[in-house]
Amino acid sequence: MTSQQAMALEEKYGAHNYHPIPVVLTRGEGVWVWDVEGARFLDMLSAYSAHNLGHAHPGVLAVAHRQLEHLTLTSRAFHNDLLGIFCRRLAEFCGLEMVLPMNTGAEAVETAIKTARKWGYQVKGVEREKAGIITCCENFHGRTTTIVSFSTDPAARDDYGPYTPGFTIIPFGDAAQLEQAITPNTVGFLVEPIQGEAGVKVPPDGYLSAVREICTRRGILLMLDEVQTGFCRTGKRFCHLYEDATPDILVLGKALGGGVMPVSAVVSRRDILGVFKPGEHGSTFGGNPLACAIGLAALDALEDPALMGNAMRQGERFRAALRDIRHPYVREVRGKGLLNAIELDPEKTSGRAVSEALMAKGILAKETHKNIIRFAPPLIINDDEMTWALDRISAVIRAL
Ligand code: IF1
Repeated sequence: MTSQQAMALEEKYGAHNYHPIPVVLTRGEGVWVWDVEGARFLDMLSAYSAHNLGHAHPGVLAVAHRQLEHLTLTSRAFHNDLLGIFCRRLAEFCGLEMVLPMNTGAEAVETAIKTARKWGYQVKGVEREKAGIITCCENFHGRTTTIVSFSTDPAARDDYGPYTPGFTIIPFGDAAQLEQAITPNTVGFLVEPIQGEAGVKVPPDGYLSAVREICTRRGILLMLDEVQTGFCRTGKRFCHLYEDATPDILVLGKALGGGVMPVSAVVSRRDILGVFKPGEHGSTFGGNPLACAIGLAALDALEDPALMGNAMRQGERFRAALRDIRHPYVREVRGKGLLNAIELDPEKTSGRAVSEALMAKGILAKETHKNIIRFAPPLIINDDEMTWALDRISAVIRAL
């Protein structure tokens, strides 16, 4: 099948809820992917940070193959021999106590919302139906009807009402706004440590520790969505480790599935996740033995300190090299570790044009919000591969 044929089929039979870069991929290994015509590209999106370990990670694949032959799915009607091991491992990896496994990031966010509300009614003593959750402008937490209810992005939200009540939206990056928004009915604050979809918006230094202190003092739960920033993406195991900001509820997904399958989780303390009793929440696939085996293998690989160090070092190199170009169309280069973005002047050029020019040079990246391009390669990217990428990205920017 040619790329043209594959795209035509998708166009005719698939809903048009995406506008992909026109490349049809068929194989991946490490930082590289190949299209159906055999052209090679460097993957600088990593499935939006799901591929922190690179494509076809040998350790993860070996475990996945073995587990496929063994046992894949039991539902939670029965125990399986990997769930407890996985939950202990993930809790320890996060420095927390208890895990509730789900599949997608959105499901984990929904689980965090349910946890905070239940905790609000049962532990904090909020009056029934009154629990409030504070979120931020330009957030991205997923696409369920409840989550889009507190989105400020018209594309993600419009025409999906009636919307779920119970959310207050404040500006991102300003801790004083949180202090003011809290009421006696507030149960939690849900925030991304760096806003991904908003265009890799990094909050001011001290923001996370300030909101941590406010949540503690005012008796509400700090819920950090590290679905995208987690698992070494920003150069530390979790982005909250840059500051003194241990969350009450940590929401994880993407890279936890080793780039193989959706594995997500809410990780928290016993006094919080302990609110659930049998039958009150769940999922057919959450915590299945294949997901647990793959999650464990992914954690083994993600634990390697060299991976974090590489993300930190390559990220610094990446930002320094792109800032050095000083092209008038580039407004800002920003990010942490290997979660980075270039913001272009929307009057002068479009993100789409630049991502297509990058594709022509063998680099796959994707624009967000018309004028921002996100760069998030697998964390295993080496010096030569980064040099290769920087040469091409610089050439595309200089040619603007
Ligand atoms: C799409 C964005 C990234 C997330 C955070 C939860 C979820 C996501 C912080 C939900 C998902 C994805 C969804 C994907 C594109 C991608 C994305 F551009 F939309 F915003 F990464 F930046 N919390 N982000 O970033 O996780 O349910 O998808 O597993 O096309 O919707 P999910």
